[in-house]
Amino acid sequence: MSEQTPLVQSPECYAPGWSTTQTPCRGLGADCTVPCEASSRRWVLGFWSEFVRCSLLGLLLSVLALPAPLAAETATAAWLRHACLRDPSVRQRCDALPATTVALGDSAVVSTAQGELIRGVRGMLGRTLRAEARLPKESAVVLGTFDALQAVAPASKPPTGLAEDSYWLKTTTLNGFPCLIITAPNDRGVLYGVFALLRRIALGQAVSPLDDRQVPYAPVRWVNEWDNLDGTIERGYAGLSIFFEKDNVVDDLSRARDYARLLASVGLNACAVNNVNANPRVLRSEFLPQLARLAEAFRPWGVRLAVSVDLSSPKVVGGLDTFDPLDPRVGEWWKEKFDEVYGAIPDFAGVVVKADSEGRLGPSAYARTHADAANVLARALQPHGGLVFYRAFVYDHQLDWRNLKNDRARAAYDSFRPLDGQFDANVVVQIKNGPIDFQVREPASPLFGALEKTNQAIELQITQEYTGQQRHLCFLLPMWKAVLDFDLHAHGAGTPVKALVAGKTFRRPVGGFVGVSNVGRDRSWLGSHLAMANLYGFGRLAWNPDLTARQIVDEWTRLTFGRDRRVAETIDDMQLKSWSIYEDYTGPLGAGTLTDILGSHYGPNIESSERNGWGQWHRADHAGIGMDRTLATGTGFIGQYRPPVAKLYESLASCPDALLLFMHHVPYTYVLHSGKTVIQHIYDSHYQGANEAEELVRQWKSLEGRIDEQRYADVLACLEYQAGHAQVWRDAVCNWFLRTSGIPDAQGRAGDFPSRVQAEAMRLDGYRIVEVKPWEAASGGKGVECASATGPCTASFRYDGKPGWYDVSVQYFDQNNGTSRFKLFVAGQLADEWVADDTLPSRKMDASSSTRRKVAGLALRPGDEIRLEGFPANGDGASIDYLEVHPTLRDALGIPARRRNPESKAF
Ligand code: GCV
Repeated sequence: MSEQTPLVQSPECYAPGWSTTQTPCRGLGADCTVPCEASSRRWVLGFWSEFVRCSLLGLLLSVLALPAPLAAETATAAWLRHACLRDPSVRQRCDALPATTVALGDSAVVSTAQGELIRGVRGMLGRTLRAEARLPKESAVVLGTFDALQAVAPASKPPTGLAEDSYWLKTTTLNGFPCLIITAPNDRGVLYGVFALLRRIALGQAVSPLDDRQVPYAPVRWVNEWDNLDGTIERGYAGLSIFFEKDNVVDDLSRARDYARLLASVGLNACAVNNVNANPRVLRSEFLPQLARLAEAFRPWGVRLAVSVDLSSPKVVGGLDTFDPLDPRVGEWWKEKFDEVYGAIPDFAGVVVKADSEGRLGPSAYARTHADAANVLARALQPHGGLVFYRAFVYDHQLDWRNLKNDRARAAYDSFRPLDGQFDANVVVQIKNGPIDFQVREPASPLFGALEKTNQAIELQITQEYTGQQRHLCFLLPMWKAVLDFDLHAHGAGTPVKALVAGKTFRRPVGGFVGVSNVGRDRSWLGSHLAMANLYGFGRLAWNPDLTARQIVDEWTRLTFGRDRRVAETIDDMQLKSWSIYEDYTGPLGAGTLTDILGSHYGPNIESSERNGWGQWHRADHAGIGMDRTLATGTGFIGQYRPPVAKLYESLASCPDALLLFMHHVPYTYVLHSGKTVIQHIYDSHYQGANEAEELVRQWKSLEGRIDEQRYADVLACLEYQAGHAQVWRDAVCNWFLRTSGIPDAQGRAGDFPSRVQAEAMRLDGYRIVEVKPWEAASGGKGVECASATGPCTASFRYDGKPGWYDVSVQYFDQNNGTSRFKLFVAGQLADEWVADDTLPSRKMDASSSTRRKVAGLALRPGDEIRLEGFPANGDGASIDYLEVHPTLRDALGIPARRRNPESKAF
């Protein structure tokens, strides 16, 4: 992705009323064009105009029942826009809010809470609350911990026994005046209570009377960022790091502060800032003051800093000749190191460890166990209250693929189950949701149900590595919910994954939820407005996994896009079905995301999973597909589940279709519960998914005029790109299975493209024909690229259809090594020209760089020449795959959108 975004912007740049020029899906970049120094005066003006607009103009328009102007939006505010509420009934409900707010005690977090309350109420209601430090002789919103409240109001009766971070919103009488108290056992809880109140106001819910106690489901609600110290981010799709640059912590930590604010607003309480593929330098003494600055930036929002560490640090950083966890010198080194860390960062949260995985060093170097490795860290952290998150993502990536009994899915259980009970009390085993690696569909990891005497946390991936890299809409909550609600029968029936990870089932002292977020400098944080629902949703789910995906997305949509019902319903619907749509055109029936696993993890590359040691095998050949993981004939993976679950998956009769190919190897002619054969399901689901991706564009377009122009255009660009790329996926997968199985599509679609003119079949001047690899990445396995470095090159043909209005789609390869240009001519007239400057994740002509330009509404006559001119640049050969001509406004879908129940538990 593009990395050019400069670090600027104090929070002032994000005040309501600022427009953006962000371009998601097209090389994300900076969008706050106002330099910080220049911005504060304009921010003040911006605030007053927003105030006036909210309080006076808004009311006037509401009274006259006229639509309010759509303010330009900043993506950076995300769900914390605090947009003006105009609905008189909603405003009336807020009349009960006192005009004064008191922050009790001297906690920085409570003081942040007060600032947030003032900021939020001002944005939404146009009123500026008076800030007090003592109980006034009037009504007030009173903020403080239980202790602080009791000190000034001994008669107040805060509830007892509430867990850390819980909060209580209560309307009551203090000193004879009606007050709203926001109180909690700790200061972070007070801040969470304020964000909850602001959410209530934004969603138009009652603020009085209130008696709302909220307790987080689990104590661990962390995010991990895979940021490298040089500023790049592993599997980050939104630009460079907001934390690091050139091996140092960035000077300007305003984005880090804003990020902590977002995290706190959904109850997330710690952030591990560097890649789990950790650079040992993070623990060097000279680096600690830099980490301390980051911790300081997070602290006002109650977000504690953590880091990923490399197990070899005692050797690499400490100069010892070993990192053997059982060597006393190593134990001593870790102890001294963490004493030093806590000296610089007293509220340091702990460490994340990736060991013996994907080439990382680990305890196996000394024939020690993972428990040995985790405990040496744990003992050094324990006196300070720190935690060790030891990742269960441990597997051999050099497995012999010829041995049909080998199975990467077994690895986490095989490595950690025997160690149950050997980990110290402050170790948490961090387990990915599924046994492979964040594929579009996996069963719940059996390890969750196998650890009874060990703390655990679930690791969910917010950054969409295998699920479209934020260029494809893929709302992950339905997938996460399916895993969290899945009953592993670990302690009899009724032990869902969520209860296990929270430590409820086996009464573990600590546990919970970790989300791999990987936000970047892009103003929208994740490089896509709609993808932010995943970050929001992760936080809300970690707080309360009993919320439904629909409840969460509806909150998010209304906070992000406002209270227009049509907008909310449309976006909710798009989000809720998006995972299922993505799954349909990518990986079928649990076979895995059929992507390029050796490269970008993005476009289709069906065979890249096979015949290598990485173990993401689907074992598709001419006769059938799927991993046989049964106990009877396969790898035995299914035996890692408790008997009721193993029984479900072992039998073909009861194994759900959605996971069939994860558990079984079957012939293409095998008939699913749906009544379709596997091969026909592959064809149908890929056409269905691609059609529904086109439908998303239409749904979004129905919102034009109801959303501010900038975000409307940004999202439209993403969805149009996605629709084109879904077609690339559809064709690659269908063509590959058609050729491999030799079984035709009963509906005759696969391999038949009547509206398509292949580039290699056109009249070429300057272009040469090339074989594309893998062959399924290009229509017909071939494309054309300019033979010379500068071009121009032309590819042309004569249109021989009926006269009329047509849309012409140009399928070309936008390689990221250069910026080529194209011109499209119809009958000698220039119809369109564009620059291929996207930053798709490939330097080659392949399915990751394949993209589409749709030129709508062209008048074509028989005999017209359609000519494409390409201008290559810097190795990007202005390459073309094909052109398609479709009548304008023709409903090209053919298949009606099927009804989905996105929250069904398919496992
Ligand atoms: C940080 C997958 C990703 C890697 C990632 C790894 C992990 O393999 O592709 O980029 O490494 O998971 O979770 O450790």
